[in-house]
Amino acid sequence: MEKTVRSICGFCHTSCGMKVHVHDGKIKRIDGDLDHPVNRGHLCVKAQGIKSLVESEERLKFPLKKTKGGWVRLSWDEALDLAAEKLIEIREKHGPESLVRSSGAPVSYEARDGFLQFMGVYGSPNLTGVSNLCHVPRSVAFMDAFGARPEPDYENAQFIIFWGVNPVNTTRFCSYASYDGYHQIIPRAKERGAKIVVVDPIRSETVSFSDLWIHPKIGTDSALGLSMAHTIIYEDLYDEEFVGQWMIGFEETKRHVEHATPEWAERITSVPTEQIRELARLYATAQGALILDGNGLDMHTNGVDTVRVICMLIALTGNIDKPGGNVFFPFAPQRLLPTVKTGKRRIGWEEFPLFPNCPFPAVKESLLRETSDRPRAMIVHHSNPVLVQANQERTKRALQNLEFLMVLDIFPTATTEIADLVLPSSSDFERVDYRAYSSSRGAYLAFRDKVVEPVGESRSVFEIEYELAKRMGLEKDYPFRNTEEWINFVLEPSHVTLNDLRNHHIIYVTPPVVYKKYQKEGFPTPTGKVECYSERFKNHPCGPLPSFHYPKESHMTHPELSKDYDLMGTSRKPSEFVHTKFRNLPPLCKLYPNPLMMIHPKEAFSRGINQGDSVEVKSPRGRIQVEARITENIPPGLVVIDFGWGNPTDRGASLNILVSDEVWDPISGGYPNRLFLCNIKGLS
Ligand SMILES: Nc1nc2c(c(=O)[nH]1)N[C@H]1C(S)=C(S)[C@@H](COP(=O)(O)OP(=O)(O)OC[C@H]3O[C@@H](n4cnc5c(=O)[nH]c(N)nc54)[C@H](O)[C@@H]3O)O[C@H]1N2
Ligand SMILES: Nc1nc2c(c(=O)[nH]1)N[C@H]1C(S)=C(S)[C@@H](COP(=O)(O)OP(=O)(O)OC[C@H]3O[C@@H](n4cnc5c(=O)[nH]c(N)nc54)[C@H](O)[C@@H]3O)O[C@H]1N2
Ligand code: SF4
Ligand SMILES: [Mo]
Repeated sequence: MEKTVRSICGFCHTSCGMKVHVHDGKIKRIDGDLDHPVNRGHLCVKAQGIKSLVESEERLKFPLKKTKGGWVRLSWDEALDLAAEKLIEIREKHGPESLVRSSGAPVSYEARDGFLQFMGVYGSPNLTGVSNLCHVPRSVAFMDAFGARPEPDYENAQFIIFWGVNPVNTTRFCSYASYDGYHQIIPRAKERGAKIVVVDPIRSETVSFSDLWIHPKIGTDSALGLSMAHTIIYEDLYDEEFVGQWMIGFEETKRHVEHATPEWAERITSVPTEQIRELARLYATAQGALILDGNGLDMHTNGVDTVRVICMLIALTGNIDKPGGNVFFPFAPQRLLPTVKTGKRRIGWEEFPLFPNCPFPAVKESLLRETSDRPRAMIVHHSNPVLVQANQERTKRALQNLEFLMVLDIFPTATTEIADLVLPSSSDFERVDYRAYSSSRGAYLAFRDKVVEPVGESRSVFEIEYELAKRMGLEKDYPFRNTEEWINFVLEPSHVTLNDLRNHHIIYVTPPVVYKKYQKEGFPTPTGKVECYSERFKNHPCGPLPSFHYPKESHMTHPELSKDYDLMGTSRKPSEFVHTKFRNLPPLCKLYPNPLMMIHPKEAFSRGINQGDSVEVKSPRGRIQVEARITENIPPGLVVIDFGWGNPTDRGASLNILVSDEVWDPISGGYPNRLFLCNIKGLS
């Protein structure tokens, strides 16, 4: 039987619309959906992997329990009974806070909401995952200053700064907003005559579309930003009316950046003084100027303060919620889970009071130190913590200190390998889901229809979650029993049901954007104003205004280590994969078979390394083997290594073996996954 299913690709956050042609329950062809506003028919190379993901022989097909003699297949009843028994026992012995949920990048809303209700009804506030590495560190800064997360308003911008972000490669043009046809954002901006600047230590794919490339030394962006603020204030380029009416602490800010001259910043960042002045002047005087911040800022030990400086620049120039600036787009109202609040304090609340959940280092260190209040059980879903967090060996050791580790995944991974119980999930293409998009034309919801039946005995996360809750006698506080009921429940505030979505596919649920909402409502901060000078940070070592600090592991902070580790290393995400996923899918492996290390010719030639050579990279934590790629896109002194290999189903080395987990950002617990000391040796 032939059918065409209109659905959404779940491979990355962009969530492109697609039409999947299915014959006798098998995917035959996938086309981009011309009517979906996000991609207007376009699909990236990764979509080639969808059929292969669904049909892969390597998929997890039934529950597996680890025993001394190896993995044993269980029925679902046996698996859920085992999980229920363990979790009840652990709660009785150690209290409900001893359970931790660890989730990954919320590329689907199942990933976002899975097991949240369970944590609430079990009684644990301990939510951890990749939030210390991705997005949340930047959100903390924006929420503190503006009370909400603004998004780039490309359609009206004359000046665009891509700062620590590589959207041409990652398609991350925003956090939650969407623009008609993401692949047309840059061409359309250029057509309108907008200037595009990229701030990135390496010549990224996005640099080739820019008018100006600013390349500070890695991890020094806050010095660059503070000196831009200095120029804007001391050259009287700031928006006097906005600052006077809406910004808290202008005088303190002015004093705070007095020393931060472009000359000072040049010494730190190596960006020429005149270039800093030019950038500050262009940004402050353009009609509609925006900054898109990216993940390149998160995984540094000074990441939150860097983004607080970016917020300062947005506020000083009044480029907030005005056309062409950073704007609060309407979003679709949705219910937040869990509905049951525990009222308890989360692990790490004392050390990380400004962070909204448990940063992974707090969980990891308590496991390694074996503190009496350490976690005893963990549920991992949509995540691969062993490969994505810093210092792989210590992450593994920490998780092995748990009494019970349950992992839900679709493939065997480096994390399922150390689990006690592995539960097979159905993939995004084997169940329904939805996606909410914000845009200047209003917020809308889109339906992700089921394309094929679940593989093997795999089940959706909500079904597994509810069945487990039921076995533990916790179901009375569950407002949903499966995926369909979850959708109806969380979408109630939008007055849209699953059936509405099924029938219409895309439904607008708010009016178009309104600019300068603050003039009527104020900002959603305690004072109603922009709080660049922050009362909440006053009692924190970081202080009420953001400052520059050198990254904690670098040649700048540890010159004594440069004899043994003469290079600095950073990481990148290849466009063919997402994090640790898809390297076992033949169509994508063919495009990009091995993990690479990019190196400047000067560094390569002085070490006798040639293109394609096998190279050993060694850091104070460990060593890995990668393939050398010689390129002038990388500055001398730095090597760039691909992140994401290391699963049992690929043959590559995991970069995070090399990264330090002894230092982190004091606000977010962000590990320095973007910066480590290393040396290299040619092997061939
Ligand atoms: N193909 C692909 N797409 C993806 C993903 C993927 O893994 N693969 N992951 C998805 C996810 S979860 C995320 S969070 C996004 C991330 O997407 P982006 O926000 O675009 O982040 P990255 O590509 O990780 O890094 C952006 C840039 O930051 C630069 N950078 C590193 N250190 C610094 C620094 O100190 N200063 C400055 N100014 N720049 C620096 C890097 O050189 C890089 O070019 O991508 C999403 N899309
Ligand atoms: N050095 C370095 N480290 C990094 C980064 C970097 O650029 N450099 N990037 C960081 C960033 S931005 C992020 S967001 C994190 C990502 O960290 P994670 O989100 O933990 O990484 P993923 O590889 O996306 O892991 C997702 C897992 O979910 C599984 N999965 C896929 N579909 C489903 C499903 O439908 N159901 C279930 N149950 N499981 C599913 C996949 O098989 C995979 O094992 O890594 C961070 N770590
Ligand atoms: S992986 Fe590619 S096709 Fe799929 S949602 Fe992301 S950008 Fe779209
Ligand atoms: Mo991410």
